[in-house]
Amino acid sequence: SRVLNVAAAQVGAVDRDASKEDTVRRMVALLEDAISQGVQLVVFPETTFTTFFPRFLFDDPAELEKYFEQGHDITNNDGVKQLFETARRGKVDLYVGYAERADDGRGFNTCIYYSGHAGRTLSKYRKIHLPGTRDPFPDPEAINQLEKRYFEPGNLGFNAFRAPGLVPDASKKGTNAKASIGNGDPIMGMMICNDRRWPEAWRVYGLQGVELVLVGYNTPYNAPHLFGFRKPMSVEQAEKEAYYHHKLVMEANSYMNACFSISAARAGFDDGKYDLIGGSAVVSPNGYTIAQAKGIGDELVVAKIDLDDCKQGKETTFAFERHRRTEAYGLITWQ
Ligand code: CDT
Repeated sequence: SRVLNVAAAQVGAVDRDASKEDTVRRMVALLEDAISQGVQLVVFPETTFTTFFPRFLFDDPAELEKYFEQGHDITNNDGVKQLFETARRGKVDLYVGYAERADDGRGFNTCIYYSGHAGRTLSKYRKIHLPGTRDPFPDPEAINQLEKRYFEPGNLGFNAFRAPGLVPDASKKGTNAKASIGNGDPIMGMMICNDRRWPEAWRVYGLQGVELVLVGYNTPYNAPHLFGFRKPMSVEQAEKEAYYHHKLVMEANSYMNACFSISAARAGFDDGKYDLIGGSAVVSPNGYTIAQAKGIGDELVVAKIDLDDCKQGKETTFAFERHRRTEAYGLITWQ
């Protein structure tokens, strides 16, 4: 067996003018709680260090820049480095999302996998599916999601990677994620929020033998402009539907790729009014939610998982090399 203690670290409301230091303090408290419970891997949300700023249009570029982390490696940046120091001290791994201002000036919606054992970043992912619009809706009451304005689509692909040091008796079978599926160090994949709704993203990881998919998200529900006025809906219905679709995609895609998944929400009411769902969860390769957040505040959702439970699906129903019929799938790779 290859047992791991994992957690989603849900982070509740973060207001527009919240200081990064305060938010990071909350994150460090969650991480320390995780360390005290023997958790080995903690997943934080998308753009965790600040409020979900793509809902706003900024006239002042300097104000916008406050929401970005500068540079290729952010783990020593003032205001956030405490998180990575805590991870090193507690020898715990973490996934964390942030807005990246790359050295060449481009903006990306990014996450990294930082190994507290190795004391370094093992992998970086830049969000590929950017939802919302480039320009704000004309209706001043509309909730915007200006990700297409502030970010470029991710350019790092969906690269699975192995995370060493988590499974003590893992037989070392090299670092190639595709090699020796079901043995050795865990095979991980990362996505960010809207990516989780795209089966192509999951399948590209599935084809690399992924055993654990990590996802941070910010998902509003009372945003009729974003969802296209598809039908008149009460806020209560919209909220229910947002939770339903989140659970649906996490459970279905985990099942169809025979992998565990951990999803972590930036939740709650930012500035007392901008709603974001909770629902942070751990899902099994058989498609069951095995641990789930109870509320919409800061909360650690802990689960013990055995990565060998991925084998059943990978060797039977979803043994891709035996059952996939790629000759019939051409259309999904055409424009
Ligand atoms: N952050 C993010 O990607 N949120 C989107 C909201 C939907 S936009 C139509 C999501 O897919 O949850």
